[in-house]
Amino acid sequence: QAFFKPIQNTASPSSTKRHTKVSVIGVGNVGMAIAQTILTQDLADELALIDAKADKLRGEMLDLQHAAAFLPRTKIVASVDYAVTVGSDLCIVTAGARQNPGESRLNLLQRNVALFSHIIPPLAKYSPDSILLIVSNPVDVLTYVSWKMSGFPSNRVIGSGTNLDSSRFRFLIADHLDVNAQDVQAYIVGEHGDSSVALWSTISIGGVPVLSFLEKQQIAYEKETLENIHKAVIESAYEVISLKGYTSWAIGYSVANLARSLLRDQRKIHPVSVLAKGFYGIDGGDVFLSLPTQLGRGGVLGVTNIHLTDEEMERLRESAKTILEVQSQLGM
Ligand code: 6V0
Repeated sequence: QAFFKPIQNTASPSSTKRHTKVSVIGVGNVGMAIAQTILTQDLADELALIDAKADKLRGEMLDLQHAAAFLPRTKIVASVDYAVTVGSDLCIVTAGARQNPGESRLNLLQRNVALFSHIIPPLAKYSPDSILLIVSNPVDVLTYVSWKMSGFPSNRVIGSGTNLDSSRFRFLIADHLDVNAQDVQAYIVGEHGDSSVALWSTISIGGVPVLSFLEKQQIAYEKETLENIHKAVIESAYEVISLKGYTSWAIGYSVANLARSLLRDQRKIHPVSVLAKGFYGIDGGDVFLSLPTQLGRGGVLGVTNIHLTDEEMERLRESAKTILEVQSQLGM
């Protein structure tokens, strides 16, 4: 009960507009960067935080709450109990075990799958109509695992996938050509990892399709230059981690951008990890990998039909195979 009533009510509290609730699971570097970007961009009325470490969780909640005087109003709650996530529209999962020295990627994956078995079922129970957005790595396989564990339809289970790789790609192209990265359209698809595929044929800047422009003007370019830009994208995550220990700001903005498209029904195209079976000749099993996907309030609204070159198509199928091989070792 408040000790003082500064406002004489004229409407009941229940007459307020529809409530948008976002839950972030894992308040490490990535979870907190996402949480704070969502707050500054006014994307949620309520933000619920979950982590296994109670003290760290409460500290992060208080620290964000203390910024209330400078932010759009958002109710911030936190608990180790998943009941706090009840009624979420969007659940963003960033919790993850870290790779131990000398540990194989498969072993790390198995530990993360065990961890997800304590995360996904309660999220699905408390928010059965929510959209799950998976960020933890290896993101493509863990998105598949979340789809299986939640029992949700595939249009409501999405992995952040190559959304970040594509923004790194756009930055590098923009930097190289001295233009604004927002004017650069360019997609990286496939696995969020070493087998990702750069779609050179999709690059356009302010409506100018770059490769066909060069070809029409008979301007010679080195294929190696293109490959080097893609290589730099793959290496940039390792570089940031080796320099500062983790990545946070870019993944924070990229996931908040996805949250905006989903919650505000923006119907924008994003390269994100979705159930890819049946698209671009991908068969052989249920595999999640990134394809340019239209996102809106219903989750995955559709997958774009980009014309891929034979080489791009082949690389995409190889990428699917790489993920399926890892997935098959899980026996799920
Ligand atoms: P971090 O800083 O170690 O945070 C992980 C958090 O998870 C910690 O606060 C843990 O306490 C918490 N946690 C562990 N187990 C549980 C559990 N059972 N329930 C709830 N919380 C738990 O890691 P960081 O934030 O740097 O990275 C998180 C994950 O994001 C990792 O898997 C990264 O590899 C992944 N990233 C994915 C990216 C992408 O593009 N998809 C990009 C960057 C990082």
